[in-house]
Parts: sequence; structure tokens; C-alpha cells
Amino acid sequence: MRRHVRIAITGAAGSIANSLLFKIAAGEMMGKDQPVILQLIDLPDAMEALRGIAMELEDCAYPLLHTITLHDNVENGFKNTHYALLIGARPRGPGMERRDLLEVNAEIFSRQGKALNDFANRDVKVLVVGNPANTNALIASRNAPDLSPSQFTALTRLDHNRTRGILANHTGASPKDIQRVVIWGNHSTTQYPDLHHAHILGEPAMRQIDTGWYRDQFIPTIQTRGGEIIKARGASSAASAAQAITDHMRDWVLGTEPGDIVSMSIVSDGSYGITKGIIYSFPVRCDYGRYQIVQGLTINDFSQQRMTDTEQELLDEKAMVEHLLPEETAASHEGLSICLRSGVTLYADGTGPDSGSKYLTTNRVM
Ligand code: NAX
Repeated sequence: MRRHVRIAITGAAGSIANSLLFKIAAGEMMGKDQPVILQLIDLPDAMEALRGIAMELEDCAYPLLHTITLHDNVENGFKNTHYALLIGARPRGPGMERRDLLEVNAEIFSRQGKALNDFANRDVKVLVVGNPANTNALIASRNAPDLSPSQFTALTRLDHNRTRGILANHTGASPKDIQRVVIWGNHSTTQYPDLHHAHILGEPAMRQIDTGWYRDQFIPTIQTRGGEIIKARGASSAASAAQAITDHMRDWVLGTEPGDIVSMSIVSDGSYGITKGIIYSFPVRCDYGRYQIVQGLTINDFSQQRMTDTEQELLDEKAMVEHLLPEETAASHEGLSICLRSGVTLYADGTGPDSGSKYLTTNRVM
């Protein structure tokens, strides 16, 4: 049996976590041979509900579930954690403007970034789910000066999975036969689901679908799917979000399927001309616990326009919270260059190993 890993989860008494925790404990995220310690965090008012969830987890008698700890603050909850899933966030209330939502969440995520910086394992891998996820991730990352920006990601895997599922339904293929779809940009209605590099049963997807349908129906369907689900069930996506979180972390830790591409929101290193230092969804491949942006995809004018529109939205969000982003971490975020050489990750910000060294070693794992 392997040594256990620690997974801290905020919003652990909420709807997404209610599906997610049972998948993690069953080994779907970290592997069927990986024992886990769950460090569950929620607000003080939710502790009794959290105690109920912990009892249910115990009652499942999962062989891989080593320990459960409950916390009403992130400083205790993040101690020594190897993974942090930041799900809890403040939802938009009546009369609240987008700017207000960004501000209240900025306070939550700056505290969480500081707590990760001070208490988590040095190689912690962070996934932000709570909305606005990309900008919340940026705020957390900018408040963690001793961690590498590449340790912070945000969830666009649900959009990626939706793209595969809905395309499969339309074409009659199985989702497993659909590969290399890409979500670019923000987890919002400006995101760009790109099928120009996708394959269905090994053949280019764009040759198998109508371009008019793709542009006028498919793209808006993916962009507004979250809202459609809220309208239909009166609550936002929960089980599908839990599946997407499981997929995102499993691929990051255990690697992507050979030949496939997944979408992860990560700090931009300037690839594809996207402004450095914002958290933008890119096509990536993962191996050995690291991710790498897939380079060299051809971008046509249609795609370029959409990639720029969603980038602009992220720049606007960043401008609204700029006063909460510490200046000391600007350089590390804007000077980040992510590349893999000889299977080793190097950073232009100096946090990686010496590229001239004969025997390369990593001091940061993404
Ligand atoms: P719920 O309202 O069911 O649960 C949220 C939980 O977070 C509650 O138990 C609450 O007490 C807790 N919480 C709030 N602030 C906290 C804090 N500062 N520290 C710790 N816990 C805190 O929401 P749920 O449906 O689970 O959704 C959670 C978040 O995920 C929302 O922000 C939602 O918008 C976002 N989503 C993001 C998705 C993505 O793809 N990035 C998709 C699904 C979802 O919409």
C-alpha cells in the first residue's frame, strides 16, 4: 500500500462536494491504490452538516479512506496538504453586481492563497472551482509568494467534458471516440469551445459536422450550458462538476491519455499570444504530475477573434481586482515560461532547476 496523500477541500458541505467526496474516497481521483486523508473545510455554520457527511463517508467503509478531519478555517484545514480543491465561494446575491461578486470572492481567495502559502505542502497542487473560478485562482496564486504560479489551476474541464458529450450525442459517436477538443479562455459565457483540432474516430471533426451548426448552435450551447442546467433543475451543476474535478486532478497527477488533449485553466506563459499572468484555459497534456501547453495548433481568424474576446473578459476581471493583487508577485506571474525539456520542467522565473546542470532535478512540481 502506498503512503497516504492529504486532500483539502473547501465548500465540503456543499452540493458539488456531496458527490465528489465519495468519488475521491472510492479511488476514482488519485487511483485505486492511493490511500487518502480528507481535510474537509466549510464555514462555521456548516460544521454540523459536515459532521453528517463525515459519518456517511465512514459508513461506506472505503478501504482507501485513511482519515477525515473537519475544519472551520482554512489555516488549519490546509496544513501539510498535497492537494487543495477550492470549491466554496460566495454565490451572487440579489442586487449584486459582477464587480461586487468579484470583490467578496477576492477576499475569500486572497486569504486562501495566503493560507496555502503558509501551511500547505510545498508541492501542493491547487484547483479552484468556486466562481469566478479563473480570477479567484489568480487571486489565490498572487497571494502565495512562496509557491510557483504553475501550482494554481482553475476548472474548465466541465466545459471540456460537455463539449465531448454533446458532440457525441449530435454525431452518434461515443464520447470515448472524441479526442482533442479544446476550451480556450474563461469559465464563463465567453469561453471558446474549439473543434478545429478535434477528431471523431480518428478523423477531423470539422469534416464531419456542419460549420454553420458548429458556429451558430454548438458554441452558444456549450457557453450557456451552466445557465440552462440552473434553469432546469433549480441548482447549478453538481454531479457533472464533481466528475470534471475528478478528471482534472486524475489527469494532472496520473497523466493524460496518450495522444489526447485536455483543457486546464493555468497561468498564461504567453503561448498563443495570450497575455502573460492571467489564468486562461489552454490545451494541455500531463505526465509525471506536470502539465505542458500543447504548442503549434493552427489558429484561424474565427478562433483568434473568440480567443481574444475571452482573454479581454479575463483582463477586465483582473482590472476590477487589481488593488487586491500584491505587487510582489506580479513579476513571477508575468515572467513565467513553461516548457518541458528532457522531461524536466523549467521556469523563466528562476524557480526551476538549472538548465545547464548535467543532472537535472526539479524543485517544484506543477
Ligand atoms: P453550494 O452552495 O452547494 O456549496 C458551497 C459550500 O461552500 C457551502 O457549504 C458554503 O458554506 C461553503 N463556503 C462558502 N464560502 C466558503 C469559504 N470561504 N470557505 C469554506 N467554505 C465556504 O455550491 P456548489 O454547488 O457546491 O458550488 C460551489 C461553487 O462551484 C460555486 O461558486 C459555483 O458557482 C461553482 N461552480 C463552478 C464550476 C466550474 O466549472 N468552475 C461548475 C460548477 C459550479 O457552478
